[in-house]
Amino acid sequence: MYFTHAITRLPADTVASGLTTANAGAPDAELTRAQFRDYVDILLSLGLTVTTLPAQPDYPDAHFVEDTAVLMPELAVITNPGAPSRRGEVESIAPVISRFRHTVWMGEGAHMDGGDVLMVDKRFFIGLTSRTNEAGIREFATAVEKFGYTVSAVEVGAGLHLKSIVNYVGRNTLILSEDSVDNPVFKGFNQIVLNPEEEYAGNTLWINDTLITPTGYPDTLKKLKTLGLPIIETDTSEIRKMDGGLTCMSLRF
Ligand code: CIR
Repeated sequence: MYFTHAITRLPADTVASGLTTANAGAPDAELTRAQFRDYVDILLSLGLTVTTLPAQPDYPDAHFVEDTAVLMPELAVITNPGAPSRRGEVESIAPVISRFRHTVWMGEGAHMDGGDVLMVDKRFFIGLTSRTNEAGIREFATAVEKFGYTVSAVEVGAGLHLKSIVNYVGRNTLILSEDSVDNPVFKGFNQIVLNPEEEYAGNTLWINDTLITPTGYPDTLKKLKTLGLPIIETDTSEIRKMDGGLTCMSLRF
């Protein structure tokens, strides 16, 4: 898949009021924005056109735009985020997405965060988590199966989202946590297994055959280098404090 566009949102001054389980202290809003700007610069350097939306101080997690929608060439599914404090985020981003794609909305009771949705060609792997429920996966499958996509649900034991622990890094390869290795749903892929101390770096982003990975995870970097793809490291210290990673901060299409 070749990406030409991304949608992002500037982090608000209120970032520290968002949801987190990280126990890593409050993020600095200025430094969060600096790390966000570095991220946008990387997307631009990879040839993407980036639409950056204004900060939304009333929604301190709103710069984690990935959770609000899932885009594919044929349509965009606007999610109904699992956390009540994040549900309102979709109202302001959906009109922007609809400039690019036909949109389908999830109904009441069906919940999904885009962070749970891993797309590999025509296959979707979707985490069943505290944010994404079976009704959400069912509704999503109904919307996309008619376009030839397959949908597999994946039980996620630890971590916030599926993509907190499993990501596609090109070359028919997944990077994944030790716990996910034996999951039969991932059979057929080459696997890079994360050192448990570096699980956060599993949230590595593959864009146009370049890998973007967080700074400070040497074992993961060494393993990623075996793929022979260009790798860009970037600091996400403040993003991590709010349980966020590299995939969360954009919608790519
Ligand atoms: C949340 O708990 O919803 C945010 N603080 C972090 C969301 C991260 N999103 C993602 O991994 N896709």
